[in-house]
Amino acid sequence: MQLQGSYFFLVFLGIVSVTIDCSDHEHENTTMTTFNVLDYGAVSGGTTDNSRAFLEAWNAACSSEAENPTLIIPRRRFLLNPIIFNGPCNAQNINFLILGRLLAPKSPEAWKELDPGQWLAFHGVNGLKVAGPGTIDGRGQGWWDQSCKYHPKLVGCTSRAPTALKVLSCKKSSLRDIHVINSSQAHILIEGCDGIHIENLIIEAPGNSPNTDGIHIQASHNVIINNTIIGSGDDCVSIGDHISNIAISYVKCGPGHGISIGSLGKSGNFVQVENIHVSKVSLQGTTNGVRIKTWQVGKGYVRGVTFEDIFLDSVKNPIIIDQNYCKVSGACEELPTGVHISDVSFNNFYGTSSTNVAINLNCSRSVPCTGILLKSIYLRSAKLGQNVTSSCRNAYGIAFGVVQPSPCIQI
Ligand SMILES: *[C@@H]1O[C@H](CO)[C@@H](O)[C@H](O)[C@H]1NC(C)=O
Ligand SMILES: *[C@@H]1O[C@H](CO)[C@@H](O)[C@H](O)[C@H]1NC(C)=O
Ligand SMILES: *[C@@H]1O[C@H](CO)[C@@H](O)[C@H](O)[C@H]1NC(C)=O
Ligand SMILES: *[C@@H]1O[C@H](CO)[C@@H](O)[C@H](O)[C@H]1NC(C)=O
Ligand SMILES: CC(=O)N[C@H]1CO[C@H](CO)[C@@H](O)[C@@H]1O
Repeated sequence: MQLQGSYFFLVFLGIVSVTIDCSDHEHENTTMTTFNVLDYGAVSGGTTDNSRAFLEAWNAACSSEAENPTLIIPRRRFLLNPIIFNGPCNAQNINFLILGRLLAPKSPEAWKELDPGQWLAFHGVNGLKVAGPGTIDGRGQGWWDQSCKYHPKLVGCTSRAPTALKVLSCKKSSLRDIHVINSSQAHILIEGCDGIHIENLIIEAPGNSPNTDGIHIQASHNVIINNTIIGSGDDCVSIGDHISNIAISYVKCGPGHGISIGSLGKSGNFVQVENIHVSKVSLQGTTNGVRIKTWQVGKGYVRGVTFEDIFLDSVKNPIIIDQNYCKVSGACEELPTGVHISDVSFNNFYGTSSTNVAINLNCSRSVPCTGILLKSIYLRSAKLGQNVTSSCRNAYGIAFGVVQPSPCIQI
């Protein structure tokens, strides 16, 4: 009787002390500022999936009441299956510090029942600060090997592959000092963001990897991309629809398809793209320099675009506007519609073109390009003894200062 009584008493005590322990920890943890994934069970080495540990660390950081919580990925290698870090978080700012290397699963098999369009994603997180100097490694070779683009005859080839890093629905966020390599498809997608600063990134994939855009931005406003080196198999930076206030500067691009606005208006939608400034960009061996491409079936506008201080080394289409963009040859007859392209300036371009048409302004007859400014442009052929030319269709505006090849723009 007595024994039993003290036994129960001890159990009772135990429960009480456990309970006290728990609330103590919770209290402690809500104000904790650093959340190291190793403390949440992450195992480095690259063979164990760590998505559970990362999510636990994220949930702790995200619900922390500290002012500036930081999730830390230490200087080791971590395999991560597809994962979404959801917001909103408690703090105004939340840091995601990548010191080590995040590895995507090597085989597309890991996506079997999951969305093949994504690997790492942040959704609805405001004040997100992703910082390096670590690496996000998409290990895309497995996807490239089965891509329909390069293996159209392969049974079961795929055209959708994971974007390495998606930042969706964010405000006042940043990506800094990270290295993003070998994504299966686009490296970084910014969508639905207002205010994001992307700085000091290196994005790197082979020039022949399929659709590996560097940074794709859509449905976003107030975006800065600065001091970034991008070499990949598609556009270094591509800009989609519903865009305003984008500043891109100090970007080195190549290999790749250049800096691209579009393609836009493919489904006959009303395009809204304005206020884009691209400056201090050097392009090396790319298939385009700066490009705007729209489908004839589209409506709406692309307006207020400046490209300035652009250096080009052996670029295929240094300056190109293609308002007749169409991938289905033979099925691209002239339409009475078009996306109006206006107030676009090309200022201070210098370098070489690897094709004969260095300036190509190919606009629509029904909705011509207007307010085009060409100023201080000096482009030569990359091939010795060859000349370059300009080609214009339905392009209106003015040329100013030295423009070589001589401009064909209509006043
Ligand atoms: C990217 O992938 C290619 C092909 O698999 C590989 O040769 C290259 O070393 C990888 N790049 C980096 C930086 O790891
Ligand atoms: C971009 O970087 C350059 C060179 O480091 C710097 O002078 C400039 O202020 C930066 N611009 C923005 C918008 O951050
Ligand atoms: C302009 O676009 C039309 C229609 O797509 C195409 O046939 C033509 O070759 C283009 N011209 C140049 C110089 O690219
Ligand atoms: C290039 O232009 C120059 C000057 O107009 C001319 O003398 C020369 O023959 C042209 N070269 C070629 C290959 O067309
Ligand atoms: C509930 C919870 O996450 N508790 C953790 C609080 O932090 C300490 C160390 O700082 C951990 O040991 C607890 O597991």
